[in-house]
Amino acid sequence: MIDSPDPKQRQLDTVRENAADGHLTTAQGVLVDDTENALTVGDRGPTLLEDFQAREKITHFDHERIPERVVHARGAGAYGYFEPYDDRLAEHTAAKFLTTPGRRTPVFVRFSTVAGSRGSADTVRDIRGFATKFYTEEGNYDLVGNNAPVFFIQDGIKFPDFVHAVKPEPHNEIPQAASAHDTLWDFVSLQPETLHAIMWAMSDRALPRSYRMMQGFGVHTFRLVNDAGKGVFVKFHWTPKLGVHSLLWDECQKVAGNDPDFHRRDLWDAIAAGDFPEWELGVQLVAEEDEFDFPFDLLDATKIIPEELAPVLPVGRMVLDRNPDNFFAETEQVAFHTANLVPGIDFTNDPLLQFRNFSYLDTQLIRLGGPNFAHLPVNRPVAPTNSNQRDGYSQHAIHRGATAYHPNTVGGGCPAIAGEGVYRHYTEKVEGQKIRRRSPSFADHYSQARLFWQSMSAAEADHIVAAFSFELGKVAADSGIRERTVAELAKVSRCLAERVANRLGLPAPEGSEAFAENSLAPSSALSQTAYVPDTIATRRIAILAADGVDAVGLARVADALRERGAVTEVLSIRHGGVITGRDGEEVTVDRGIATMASVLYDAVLVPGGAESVDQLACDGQTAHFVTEAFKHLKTIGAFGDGRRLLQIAGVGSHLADDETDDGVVTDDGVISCAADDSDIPAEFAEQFAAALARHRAWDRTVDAVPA
Ligand code: HDE
Repeated sequence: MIDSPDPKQRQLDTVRENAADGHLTTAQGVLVDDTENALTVGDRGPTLLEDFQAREKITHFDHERIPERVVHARGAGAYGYFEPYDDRLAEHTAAKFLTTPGRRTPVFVRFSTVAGSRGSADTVRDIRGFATKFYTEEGNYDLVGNNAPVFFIQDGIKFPDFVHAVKPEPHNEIPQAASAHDTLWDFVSLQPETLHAIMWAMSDRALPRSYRMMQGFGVHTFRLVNDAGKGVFVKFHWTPKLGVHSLLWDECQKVAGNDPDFHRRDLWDAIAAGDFPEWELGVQLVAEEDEFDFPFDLLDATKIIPEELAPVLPVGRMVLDRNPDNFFAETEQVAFHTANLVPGIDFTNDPLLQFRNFSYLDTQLIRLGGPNFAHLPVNRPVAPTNSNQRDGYSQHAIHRGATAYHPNTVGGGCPAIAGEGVYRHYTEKVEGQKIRRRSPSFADHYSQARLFWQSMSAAEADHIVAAFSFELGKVAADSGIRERTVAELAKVSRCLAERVANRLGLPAPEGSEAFAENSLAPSSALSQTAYVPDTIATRRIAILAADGVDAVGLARVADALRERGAVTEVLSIRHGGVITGRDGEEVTVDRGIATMASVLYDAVLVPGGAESVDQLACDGQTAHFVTEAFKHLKTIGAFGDGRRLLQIAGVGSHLADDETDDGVVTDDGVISCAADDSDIPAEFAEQFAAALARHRAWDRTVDAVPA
C-alpha cells in the first residue's frame, strides 16, 4: 500500500493498489500468469528480447537504488502527531499548530546516525539525527535537529571539510561508521571550534539506548514571529517521556554484531506493540532586546543557552503511533529541509543555518531525481497546494487550464495572491561591509566545552575519558594528532587532559585552561541523570528458563513486571516450543539463548527450579549471559534455585567486603545454594522494578569501562 499522511489520499492510493483483485500485473496493468520463467526458444534455447514482461521486471530492478544521503544515510522513521498543551505561545507566534489547543498535527520523524552508510550498524558512537516533518494546515514545517544541542562547526562553508574528515577515509573506505580514525582527529586537533560538540560525541549521548530515549534539539537559534510581526529568539528541545538513557561502549560494539538493526527494531517493535513513544516539546525564549546579554553569541551553533539562563518552557507533546508501510517509499524518500517554514517561524543569521537552507533543497534534487519530490506521498503537504510550478521529471499532477503564470487574465487571475495567512519574512534591518571573516563573538571555543564537562556525573565523566582514550588510541598517523588533541583538551579542563594523556601514555600537557572570564556554572540539565523517570515501561527483561522451572514463580514475577509496562521474554536452550514447569505447567519459549545475547536486554531474571538451573548451568553460554549483564551494570534477579546460576556465573561471589553488588535482587537478599523454592516474597518484583528503573546499577563495583 502506498502511504500518505493525508487520509483521503491514502484511501485513493489503496484503491489503486488493490486493483486486479490482488493479482499480479505488469507496470502497465496487464495480468501475469508466469513470473518464474522467461520466454525462450525451446527448453534450452536463448531468451527472447520480445519478452516485455521479463525486460520490464529486470529493468525496473536495475534502477531500484537512489543515492543514499551524503550524511545521515542510516535511519528509521515513524508517523505520529503533535499537539500543543494550550495557547501559551500565541503571544509569540502565528504558527497555529503550536498554539491551537486540541489540534493534532500529523508528523513524520526520521532518526539517524550521521557518518555511516545506509547499511551500517545502529549502535556506533555518533550524534543522532532527529528530524520532524509537521504536516500543518498551513503547510509543511520541518524541524531538522540532532540529539546534541550543538554542532561541530560554526560556518557552513566548513561542512564538507568536517564531513570528509569524519567519513571513512577515501583511499580504502575504512572505517565504516566510526569516528575513531586519523582524519577526524586530525581535523579536531586543528579546529578548536569542534571541541564542544566533540565533548557531546565522546559522551554517553552518542550511544543512545534507544531512539525513544534520547533528547532532540533544533540546535540553531530560530525566531518565532507573532501576528503583529514581532519576533522572539527560540531554541527547540524534545524531551522523551521514557527518560534519557545510553548503552555502555562495550555493549554498543557487541550489539553492532548481535543486532546491527537494534535501534530500528526497537522503534518498530515498540510502535507495533502499542508502546507509542512520546516527547515533550519545549522552547527557550529570548527577547530581542536581550540578544547581547549572554557571554556567547546566539547565532553560534556551537553554543547552548544554559537552562539556568533561559528556562525550557513546555509547549506540547509528540506521539509516534504508526510504523511506515514501506521503508523506501517513506523513510528513504522523506525530504527534510530547514527552509520548510510556516507563518510564525523564521530563521536567524546563524551562518550554519543559512548554508543548510541552501543545501537540503539542493540535495533533494539529486537524491530524488528532480524538482517534483514534494509530490511523493511522504513529502506531500496536507495543506492544499496550488502553484504555477510545472513539468520536470516525474510530474504527478495533471494541471488543467492554459495558464501557469502570474499575473494573468486568461486563467481568471488564478491562482490568486492571498491576503491573509501568508508567509511573511521577519522584517530585520541588516547592513554591513561585505567581508569574509568569523565574527569575533564566536571566538571562545572552551567555556562551554568545560561547562559540559563540569556538569557530568562521575560515571559520565569516566565514560568521556574512556571515549577520548579509545578514539585517540586508534589514531595511527604520526603527525602529532594525539598530542595536539590532548593540548586542546587541556584548555577545556586540565583534569580531563591529564586523565586522557595518562591512558595514552603521553606526558601531562602543559599550558593552562582557556575560557571566558564570565564562565558559566555547571548546568544540571546537561547530565543524563536529570532524565531518569521512575518507570520500567518497555524495558526488555530476559527470563532464563528450562524444563523443571518454577513456572508459578516465573509467571507471578513476569506478570508483575509486565503490569509495570516491561517486556519479558522467556529464553531457553531450545529455540522455541514449550518447556515443562516443575509441576507440569507449560511455559512458552520466546527465543533460544543462543540466538540472543545479554546486550540485547536491559535486565536478566533467573527463576527457581533445580532441574531448570541444572540444565542452564551445563551451558557456558547461559552463565556468560548473566556475567555479561552483571559487567554491564544491569539489574539481575534470581529467586529460589535461580540464585545458584548467579553463583555459577560468578555474580557477587568475587566481591570483597567493601564492594557492592548493587542491582542484584534475590528473594532472600543473599545468594545461597538452598534448593527450596519457597514462595517468592511480594516485594521481589517491586525491588527488581525499582532497580531496573534506575537504568543501571551505577554503584556496582565492576570495571565496565575499560580504557
Ligand atoms: Fe544536515 N544535512 N547539514 N545538519 N542533517 C543533511 O540532507 C547540512 C546540520 C541533519 O532524516 C543532508 O537530505 C549542511 C546540523 C539531519 O533525512 C544534507 C550543514 C544539523 C539530517 C545536509 C548541516 C543537521 C541531515 C543529507 C551545515 C542539526 C537527516 C541528506 C551547514 C541541527 C535528515 C539530506 C533526514 C541531512 C546538509 C548541518 C541535522 C547534505 C550543509 C547543524 C537530522 O543536505
